[in-house]
Amino acid sequence: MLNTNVRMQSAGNSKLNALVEEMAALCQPDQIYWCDGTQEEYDRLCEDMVRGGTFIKLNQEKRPGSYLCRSHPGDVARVEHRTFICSKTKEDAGPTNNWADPTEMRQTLRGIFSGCMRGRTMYVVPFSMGPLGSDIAHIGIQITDSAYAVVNMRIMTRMGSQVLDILGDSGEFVPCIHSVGAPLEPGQEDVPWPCNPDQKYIVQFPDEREIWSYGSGYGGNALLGKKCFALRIASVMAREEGWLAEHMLLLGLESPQGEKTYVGAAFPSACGKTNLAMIIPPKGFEGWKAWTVGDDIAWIKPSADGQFRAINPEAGYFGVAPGTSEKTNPNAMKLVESNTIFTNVALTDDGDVWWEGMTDEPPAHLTDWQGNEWTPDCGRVAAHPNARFTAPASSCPTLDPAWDDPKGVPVSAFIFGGRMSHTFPLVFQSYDWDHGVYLAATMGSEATAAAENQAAVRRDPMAMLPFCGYNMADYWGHWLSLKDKVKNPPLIFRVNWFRKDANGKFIWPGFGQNMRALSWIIDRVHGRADAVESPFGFMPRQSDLQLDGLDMETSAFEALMKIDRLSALNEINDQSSLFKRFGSRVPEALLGQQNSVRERVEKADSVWHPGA
Ligand code: O2Y
Ligand code: MN
Repeated sequence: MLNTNVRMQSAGNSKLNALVEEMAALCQPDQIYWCDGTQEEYDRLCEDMVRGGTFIKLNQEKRPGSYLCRSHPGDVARVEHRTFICSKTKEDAGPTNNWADPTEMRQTLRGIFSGCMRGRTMYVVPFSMGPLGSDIAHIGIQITDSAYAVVNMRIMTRMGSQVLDILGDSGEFVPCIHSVGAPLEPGQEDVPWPCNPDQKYIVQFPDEREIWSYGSGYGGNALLGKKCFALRIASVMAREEGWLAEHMLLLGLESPQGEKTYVGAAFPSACGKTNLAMIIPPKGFEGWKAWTVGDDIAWIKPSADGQFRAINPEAGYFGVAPGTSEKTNPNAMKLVESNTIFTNVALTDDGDVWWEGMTDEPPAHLTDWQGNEWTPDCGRVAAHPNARFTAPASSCPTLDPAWDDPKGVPVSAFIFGGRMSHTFPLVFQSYDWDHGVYLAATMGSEATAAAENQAAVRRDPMAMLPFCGYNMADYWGHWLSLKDKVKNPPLIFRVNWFRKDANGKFIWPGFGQNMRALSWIIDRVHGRADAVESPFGFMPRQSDLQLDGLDMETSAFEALMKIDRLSALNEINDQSSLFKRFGSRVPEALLGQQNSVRERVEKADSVWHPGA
């Protein structure tokens, strides 16, 4: 007989009750626990994990309410090669997704989930992606045997009983089934980080809007509201319902006069989205305020008044710790001062945390992310490069007052950028919506460790390559169709903070100085900034950007903004190989845009720059 704490208000939703019963029968947990989302429950689960060796309670004077967790060394990141889109046909998933036949996959999953929660608790986690009750939000139910996933979900989503109230008797939800895949035999002692080292499956069923994840307890593999629901499944829902689910940060920029402009910005993973989402306007921008709505994902719907309104479906940040410092992101350092779960960072001797890049000088002694002694000369990193902090949005010092507004915030511009050491200028604007979709669709980013000048460009359309739940060419078509859904579609921009000079040094100082490109973007939105026509799009001259105090020589500005004909033609040819992968599914409009840019580049000077 199962030991349960079944709550009365859940009994109303028959689909949910049937799911819980079905999963209990399949996974055979020792008990079922319905999460209420209270602080008391969170504290209790964290303390249970401290007793079980999963969590280490940090020095409460230094990091109140915070814990350190060390994962299994083989379970440290999203597993893209084990991530599947099980649409009816392979073509519907497209050439950039791993497709598996849905019937066969269901059979496989039934096999491995059978008895997978023996000896464990099955937690039922009701959560809302987005403000409770918002028309833009959607509900999920995660069923999991990981207490680590539960407490992280409480930070990352609006989680608990109030979601069941909104769900009511017949409300819709996305089932998110998760198991670490490590059942316990009677009497078998648990390990601090249970997972399955041999079998991992991260499976999306787009037609049924369902997620099944097995074998991993880490990040995007286990917190199913994030990449699996809010991007892969939501992108499919968005296509069917006429909206956008994007890998975008949401930022509000307020002028000294109180004019607030919201932008959505998409960058591939590990390109500094959290830093940009928490930007501090630099010297020269006195009186400006930057407000954080979200750092990773945006859901954007056309509203009744004819504009795109966006929410951050998440309620916390799952940020990369290494590289985060007082220099790169002082707001994130404040964010993680308390009530934070740190995963795979190093532990200091006085019970605090440390990671590479946090300080110029490392501490003389640490315990590394695997629990081993660490000294600066030991030849190993102290924190795993993908070490994370999970922190609530409410701790963010720049949290936008409207971040929880059920109506969302109005979006005036979309910004797309990758890491490109050559070819692409600091900032430019598309000529129109279709051209903007082309710029976003052909976006690329360099693998960071690649040799100078030989960096391999990974095409990452809209920064959605690992996250689009259907054929990417159809997704481009969906983007193209959206311009007719609103009165004034947002302007579309490309940025590149990563261009290097002939000596391999970054030309643009980055971080807070990115505000200078953002301010030109805002002025373009409000029709206040000039630009010249370039082969790539509208571009600022030196005098169109606010560069006071940067001491940038005209020659450096030219190097930052120039378009080199040969390099541009190589780029366009490389983009063609992306389009070829999708065959006849590529929208004609994008092929037309590509011809136009090729013609503009061919006609331009061999080295073009916007001038002073
Ligand atoms: O490795 C993981 O599981 C996390 S991946 C991630 C986390 C937060 C925000 N973005 C990402 C990403 O890969 O884009
Ligand atoms: Mn991301």
